[in-house]
Amino acid sequence: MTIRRILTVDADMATLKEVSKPVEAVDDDLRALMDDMLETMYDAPGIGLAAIQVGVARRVIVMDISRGEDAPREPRYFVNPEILWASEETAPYEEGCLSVPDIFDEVERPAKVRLRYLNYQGETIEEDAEDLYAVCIQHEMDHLNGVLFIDHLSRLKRTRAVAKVKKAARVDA
Ligand code: K1U
Ligand code: ZN
Repeated sequence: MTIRRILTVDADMATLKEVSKPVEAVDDDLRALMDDMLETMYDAPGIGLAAIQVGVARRVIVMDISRGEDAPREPRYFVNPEILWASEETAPYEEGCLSVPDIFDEVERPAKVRLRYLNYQGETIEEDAEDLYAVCIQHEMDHLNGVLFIDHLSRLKRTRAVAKVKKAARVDA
């Protein structure tokens, strides 16, 4: 397994804005990508990762929202995910993003969603998501469409966020 570089908005905005293409088959090559993505996410650390964040424009997401360092790992894999239904009720959550490091802000999204996706074995799953699961899957599915959580903020906040990430990248270089 390989830990891959996570693309960030200071240097890789054009790639992060790409719309990812559907996966045609859940095969060993795709599972190798998902294994790399999961290790990359745990290493970051984060609770979710979309393939475009490692430069692969395919509709693939990994996630682990189990809490605490000592909690057993509960990895989830989503291939070609779709939202079948979203609640009218919304909920706010202070979101972050590994591609927008050290920026956190509140985003309002549907509180519950019903999903359909293919899992690691290529089986079709339909299930409901709420709480952090609903927040994270919507955030990650936005990535598949080239949308970042800062795109849900005001233009002023978005501009400031990107400028802050660029400034930090210059200092770190
Ligand atoms: O970049 C990403 O898409 C991953 C992102 C997912 C996410 C976080 C919060 C709300 C919605 C989606 C992250 O994982 S940011 C890092 C983070 O939240 C975290 C890191 C370590 C421990 C716990 C949380
Ligand atoms: Zn993100």
